Amino acid sequence: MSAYRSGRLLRQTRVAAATLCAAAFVMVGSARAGDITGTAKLDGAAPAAETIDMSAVPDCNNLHPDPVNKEDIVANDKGMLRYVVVSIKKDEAPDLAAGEAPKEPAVLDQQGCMYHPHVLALMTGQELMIKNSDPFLHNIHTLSSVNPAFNKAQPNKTPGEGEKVDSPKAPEVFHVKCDVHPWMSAYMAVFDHPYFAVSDENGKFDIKNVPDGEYTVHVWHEKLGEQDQKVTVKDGKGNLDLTFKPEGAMAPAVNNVILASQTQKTSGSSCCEMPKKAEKVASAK
Ligand SMILES: [Cu+2]
Repeated sequence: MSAYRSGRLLRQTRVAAATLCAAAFVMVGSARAGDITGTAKLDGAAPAAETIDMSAVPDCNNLHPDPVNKEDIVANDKGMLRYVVVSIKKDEAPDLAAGEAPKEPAVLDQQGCMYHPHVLALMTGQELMIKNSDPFLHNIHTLSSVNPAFNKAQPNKTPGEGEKVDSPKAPEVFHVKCDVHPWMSAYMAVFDHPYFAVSDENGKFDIKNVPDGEYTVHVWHEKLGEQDQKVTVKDGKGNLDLTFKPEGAMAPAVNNVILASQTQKTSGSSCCEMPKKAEKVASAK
């Protein structure tokens, strides 16, 4: 064989090998990028939603021609349940990649004297923005116990995406409230991995980028409690349909839950930031 021909063969072999490698990478890549999808549903009729009385604060009341309901249990007419937090128990899945925090910030908005979203899930290291879309004062008071709590006033409408605050550094679910408007209530669910999701208005959730395997997932709902479930991801697909007993709503709200997956702690829980205006508001009450 001539030197030219053997060289050409070698090049062809390399190209073929590279093509095979690329194909194998795509196959492995697609097999690894699985999802755990599912639904959260009430087993029975949803309890009657409680209406919020904003009449004592005309600024808020005037923004709502129609009644506003509490969001502690939100289900559609099919009983599909919103604001259920589903997460993989990563401490029981040591082979799962650490994952990266989402590039886009987590945003908690105050609009119409309500928090949006009612349940905000985010990852440690993810930017956290607090936004006030109302033309008057709110304050964001986090009742965290693992992460440093903060109590921050936003006197007026904030431009753009709002104001960046210190992101929680450890996994925890905690309550958020406004000291000016006592009905304002939200929860933040913080994870040290990206394998979590919150059910949407149709009760659907989707945990992305989960490799094939068997997992334990933790399920949290503000009023309907917590549960662990097993789910298998095979060929990139895992499904989990969750059912909640409406009478679970009789149980007290679960506040300041420290997730079982918690592996680290930050020091202290003393309040870090108390703007003067918020202090006045708090002491006036
Ligand atoms: Cu407020």
